[in-house]
Amino acid sequence: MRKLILSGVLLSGLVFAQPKIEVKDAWVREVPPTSKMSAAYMIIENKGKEADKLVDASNNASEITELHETVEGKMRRVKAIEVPAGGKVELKPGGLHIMLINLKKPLKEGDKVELTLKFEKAGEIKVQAPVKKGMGGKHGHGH
Ligand SMILES: [Cu+2]
Repeated sequence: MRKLILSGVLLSGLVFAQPKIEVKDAWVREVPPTSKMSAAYMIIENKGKEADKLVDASNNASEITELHETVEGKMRRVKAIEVPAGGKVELKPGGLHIMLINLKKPLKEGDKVELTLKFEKAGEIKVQAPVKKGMGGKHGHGH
C-alpha cells in the first residue's frame, strides 16, 4: 500500500515539478567508539530548472539528525541547504554537513548508514552512505 502511494507521489512529481536531484559520493565519518557524534558528507546535484533546498534529514544510525555548517572552525545549525538550479552543493569536512547526534552504536569503516534527505521540491531521497575514515587532518569539526 505504502509503495503504491509513494510511486503515485513520484509520478506526479515528475509530471509537474520535474525534480532532478542527484546525490553522489555520500559517506559518513568513522568515529572512535567513545564518540556519540559523526557527520555525513555528499555532493548534491540539481539538474532541474528550479532551485531546490535540503530542508530536513534523518538516518538509521543516530537519534538526532541536523543540518550544519562550519564557519571559522565553529559549527552552527542551518535551516536549509540551497541547491541552485543546474548547480550543485558539496557537503564536506570543514563546510556544510549533516550532523549525526547520539549515535545508537559506534560507526566503523565498512558500515552503511541509510540517510533520508528531504527536499522542499524533490521530496524524500534515500541514500546509502558508507562509513569511511576522515580524509586529511584538518576538518574543522570542533567536538
Ligand atoms: Cu556539525
